Amino acid sequence: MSIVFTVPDLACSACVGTVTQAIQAIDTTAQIKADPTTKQVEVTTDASEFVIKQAIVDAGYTVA
Ligand SMILES: [Cu+2]
Repeated sequence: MSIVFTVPDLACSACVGTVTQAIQAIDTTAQIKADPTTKQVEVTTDASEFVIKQAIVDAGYTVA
């Protein structure tokens, strides 16, 4: 399942790294494409949208 989140405060490659690690802590097999230019985080995962969103929020980011 592929889910796209909009994360307005995804500002740079460090943010991408933080968000990527937070999601992979939940699902080690998740594939993440995060783009600070478009603010979009595309996650391919078997975990639920709710759980992934929570991981992003817990890492200190806002999900629009
Ligand atoms: Cu950053």
